[in-house]
Amino acid sequence: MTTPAVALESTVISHGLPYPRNLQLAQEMEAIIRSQGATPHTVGIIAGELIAGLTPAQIEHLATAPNVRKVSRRDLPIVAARKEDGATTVATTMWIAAQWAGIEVFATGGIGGIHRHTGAGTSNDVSADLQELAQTPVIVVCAGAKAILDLPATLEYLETHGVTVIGYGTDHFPAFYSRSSGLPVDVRCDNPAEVAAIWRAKRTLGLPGGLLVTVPVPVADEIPAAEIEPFIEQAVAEAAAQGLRSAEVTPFLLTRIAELTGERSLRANLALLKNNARVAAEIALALQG
Ligand code: PSU
Ligand code: MN
Repeated sequence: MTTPAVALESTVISHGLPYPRNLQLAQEMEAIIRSQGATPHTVGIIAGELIAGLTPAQIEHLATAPNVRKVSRRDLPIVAARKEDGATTVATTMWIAAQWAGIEVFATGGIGGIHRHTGAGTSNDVSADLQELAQTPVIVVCAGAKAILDLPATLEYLETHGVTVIGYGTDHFPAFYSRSSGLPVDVRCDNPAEVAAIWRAKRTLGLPGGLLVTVPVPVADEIPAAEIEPFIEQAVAEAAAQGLRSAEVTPFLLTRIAELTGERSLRANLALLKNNARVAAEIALALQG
């Protein structure tokens, strides 16, 4: 029997949080997973090598080095061939965890999704995270997706591609800073054993792809939807006005919303990441039982 393992991503470290909070958070998530009796494997790319289980020095490097590339699936062959460093998104963390390390559980903050329309027609910006969930067998534990995205369209996409969405202790899809988007999940689970049972059934049935476990941000750190929405609308409008595209969009929106809301959004972000690390470790342990 293998030790229960939990994968962690590195885009949140390099592009999602400011230094030094990013480095502290990466260390805290690892410590939380260890304290539950599981092994953390922070995923990233160093000199072209795909690594599931970065050393503390490698994590510090990705937290501090300027211009670390945000690596989605399309970027993998580029950084591998050119021996570059890279931070992995949800999509590439899933792929490396499953293909290279045999890890079945992954804790993150929010997944990417379908971006809101910007007024100039459709943006056609669909995160590679969604397609990865459709094809790669990993349980992704997150706080839903930020309301910077079109959440109904994101859930429709997951449904079309056969990705089961679990609400962990909730009937509604969480909206990252806010505990509920008001949109229903496919099923509610109230403990790790219930999640493990659905995962085993999926594997037994021979169904490909992952499972999305959505955990609401802890109550004390929630930002109500009505309070965060004006800031989201401002950030989305600024991204459109600047003509941002592709991989630039999500980091811009995350940084801008953090600026507009000050420490509050950062506190919520850190709290939900740590909470998700704990839940993911519990699920990894339940898979052993
Ligand atoms: N959402 C967040 N925080 C993040 C991300 C998303 O609330 O740090 C990161 C994750 O690594 C996710 C990526 O996989 O952004 C999605 O980027 P894109 O939308 O370009 O696919
Ligand atoms: Mn995108």
